[in-house]
Amino acid sequence: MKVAIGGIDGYIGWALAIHLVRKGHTVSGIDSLITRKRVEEVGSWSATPILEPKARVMAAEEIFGSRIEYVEGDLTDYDTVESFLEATKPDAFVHLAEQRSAPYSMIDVRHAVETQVTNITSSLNLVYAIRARCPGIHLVKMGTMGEYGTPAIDIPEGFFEIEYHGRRDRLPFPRMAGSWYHWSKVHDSGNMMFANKIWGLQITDVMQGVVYGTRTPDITDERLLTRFDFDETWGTALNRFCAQSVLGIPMTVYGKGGQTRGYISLADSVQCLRIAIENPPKKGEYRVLNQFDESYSVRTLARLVFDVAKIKGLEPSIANVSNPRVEEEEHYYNPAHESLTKLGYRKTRTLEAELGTIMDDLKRYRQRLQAKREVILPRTDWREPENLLR
Ligand code: USQ
Repeated sequence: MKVAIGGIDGYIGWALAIHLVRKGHTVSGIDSLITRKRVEEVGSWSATPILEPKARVMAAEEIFGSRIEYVEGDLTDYDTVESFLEATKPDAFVHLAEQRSAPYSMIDVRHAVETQVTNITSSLNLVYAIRARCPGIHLVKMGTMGEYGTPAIDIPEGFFEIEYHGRRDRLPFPRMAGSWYHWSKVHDSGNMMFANKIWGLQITDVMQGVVYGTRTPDITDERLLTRFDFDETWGTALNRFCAQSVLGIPMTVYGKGGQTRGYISLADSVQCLRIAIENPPKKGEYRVLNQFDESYSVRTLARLVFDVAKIKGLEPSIANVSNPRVEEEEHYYNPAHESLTKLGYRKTRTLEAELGTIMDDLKRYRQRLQAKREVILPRTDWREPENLLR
């Protein structure tokens, strides 16, 4: 199939591109390189040394013998989206080109507005351009499990049957997000549902959990490495705990540590996305997939990282730091996630094995972690935008 990736330079985007190429798909991608700039803005960089896009694409071609078409461009510009679709004529478009950090969106009003405006604009541009140029293609839109929040009832995959005042209906499950970033994804989901309703576009809205890992089996050469963020703004919980353990600084479990989320490895995330692409929804269907493997509290994750770090000869420790976020710290969490399994998804790596790989990789890049040590501790406070720590 011909697959286009918006956000091909990102953590998941690049890993997905080489995975699809290895599986025989034709891949093209577009990226504005804004994540590289935004990570620099907070004084950080990727722990893994990553090549510039053109050099990456050349390395992939040399290693796999297939060319990935790469275009530098911004999906918030409508004409760019239309001409990219016109030039590439994909069967599926995977939209990963959104601002993906909750803390970044909480820095101040400028970052909140930037997150919501750019995220919502890129998705709206896409559905309009798809309708205009290629209405039959499959749009795979990256959303987040965080759209649902942490209600005290089970979470379905997108929709649920509800009885109210004696009448029944199948309705979108309520969204109760926890950051301006997560709310941008909720607004996107509403827009995707509406684009499907009015124009019959074929859309998969992926509710993905927290992704972890430094590599996938497709990263067979250091030149193919994808980025790995570990600072307080761009790093996610499990990746940060591994980086902290390699540096010998305490793992930052926020608050009581009972915050529970669904987690999935990078290797399995790209596997799931490939399965979603290869098994599109029916014509005219809007489909929601919850994409994660298992749920863990951050407290449990820190203990798991602690055990693996010990085996790896590190000296890990765990700290309960004051929670910079506004969120439930002890709660019920039971989301459904059967649809991808029904489509053929199988988990390929245990969490323990993956943690070992992350630590081995990060030990090799310890100097790069060390150089940015000062941006690891939390400083973006949900209650105090533009706080004094910044
Ligand atoms: N947390 C800690 N210590 C840390 C960092 C985070 O205890 O050092 C806690 C947070 O308070 C939160 C949980 O870990 O309760 C997850 O935080 P995170 O930073 O790993 O993930 P989050 O901000 O939710 O966002 C990440 C990605 C985002 C994706 C989302 C999936 O950055 O793009 O949408 O995971 S989900 O969490 O399921 O919404």
